[in-house]
Amino acid sequence: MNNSKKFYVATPIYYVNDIPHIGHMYTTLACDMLSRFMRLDGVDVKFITGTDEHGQKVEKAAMNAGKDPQEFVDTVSQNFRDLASFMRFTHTDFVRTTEPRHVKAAQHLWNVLRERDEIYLGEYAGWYSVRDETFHQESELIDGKAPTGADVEWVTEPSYFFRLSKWQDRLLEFYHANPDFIAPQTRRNEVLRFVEGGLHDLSVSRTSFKWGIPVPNDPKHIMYVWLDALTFYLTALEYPDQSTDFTEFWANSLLVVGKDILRFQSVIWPAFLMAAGLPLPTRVFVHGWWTRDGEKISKSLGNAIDPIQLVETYGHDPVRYFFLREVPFGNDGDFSEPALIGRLNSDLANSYGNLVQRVLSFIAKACGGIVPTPDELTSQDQALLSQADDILPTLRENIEKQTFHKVIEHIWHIIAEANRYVDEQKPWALKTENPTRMGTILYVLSETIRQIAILTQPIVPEASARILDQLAIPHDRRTFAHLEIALIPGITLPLPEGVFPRWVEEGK
Ligand code: ME8
Repeated sequence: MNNSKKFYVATPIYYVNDIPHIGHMYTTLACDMLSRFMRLDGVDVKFITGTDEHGQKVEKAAMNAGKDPQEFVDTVSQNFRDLASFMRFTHTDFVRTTEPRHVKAAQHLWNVLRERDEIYLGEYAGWYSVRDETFHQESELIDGKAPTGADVEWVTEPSYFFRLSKWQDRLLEFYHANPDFIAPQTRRNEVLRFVEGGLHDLSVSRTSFKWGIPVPNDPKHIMYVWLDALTFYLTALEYPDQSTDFTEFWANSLLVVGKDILRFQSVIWPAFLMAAGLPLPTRVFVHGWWTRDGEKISKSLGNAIDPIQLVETYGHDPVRYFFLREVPFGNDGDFSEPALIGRLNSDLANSYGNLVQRVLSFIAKACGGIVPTPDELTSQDQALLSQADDILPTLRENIEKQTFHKVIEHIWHIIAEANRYVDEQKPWALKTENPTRMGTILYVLSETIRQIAILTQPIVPEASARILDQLAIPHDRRTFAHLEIALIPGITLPLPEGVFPRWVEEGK
């Protein structure tokens, strides 16, 4: 994936029926980490997020709030935008489905599908879940409810249909020809089983409410909210224009979604694209669900966790680190504050923070804050230096597979090795007896810390920047291309200060 210098990554666009919670933050955080990594690696990244603002569910939420839908979506969408900037995410675009550029893209896609006879007019009679914005077959219902537990209602109305059934074989061929299209494997298998089970034509318009994009030439109908929403992936590429940006970014694209919406991005969206004669994205990565005390997080259950509060309590970097490290990307995870505090204290304060603190404060004390000049390197020195020198290809491989937790594990392994090296080499014992050897050890350590801090920028950007500041690394020497340009001996470092304070419970 990395051969090209352009990369496109998108989160789902979030419904504006609710306030954002950690689940929404999580997907965007993962994409942010990936984007930062790729940019440091010299890749031009488009990172897209946004809000899904049409449909019956949002219309109902607006009604419940006693607001006009447009006024309502303006406010809630702004909450999502504010969250993304509060989190300091590095998205390059925020798409709202109520924007004219999106309406234009969605209507254009509709027209193309209609011209190619992929959409036909019929009558829908069946079950619909407003909460999931999903049509259900009678056979899918469990105790009269949607498989997610959402209420369903009987809907009979004239409707346009998309010929989804027609694409079953071509989808299967595509999945077989592109084994990495859906990841992880378990999700791919789920999709294969689902598509092999047969696809039904999909109702793609509604007439019983108004809050949506009008169907071109038949404005009694509004477009099904998922056809509308999925098009945002192209809106961000200025579709219907198909410039080089469109071709080059889309040819190297990753859609990151939660497991709740797997079928939409990996079955329905590819079918729409095939039917419209458009290329498919490169990959769909499906991550798991965060729960709290084993329960799905939702406003109605009253267990939603506000990411802003979390960051205000623990800081940006600890929150990023916890979510990226705690759970293998793709698996479910149960959120708990003690687990977050545990990670903060062990991995950040005791491990990374301690390494930096002990080395830099020792240089300040024993060398007057001047980076010492190394003498001949021992095999242990070389072993530590080569760990950091050799790690980038492994990290890249894991980024390409979206195994973000492994990226962190590999870097933290070097941190642990560096701490072990300090304990073994005991530079403090050499101050009078062998200051030259002490200088070499401190040089090896500060050079290792420099490389680690460059590599941890996508994970804990603020602390990494502060560490690089303390090593007097200029801002334009912090990309992966600078990993090889070693620290210059003889430079004077600013006074060190701790970057990862331990979290101490009040009263302890
Ligand atoms: O489905 N754990 O929007 P949505 C992990 N508008 N991730 C979670 C989560 C949790 N508990 N809760 C939410 C929609 N997410 C549609 C998408 S895209 C064309 C249209 C994240 O507001 C996760 O990424 O319900 C999930 O897929 C998404 O939010 C659902 O957001």
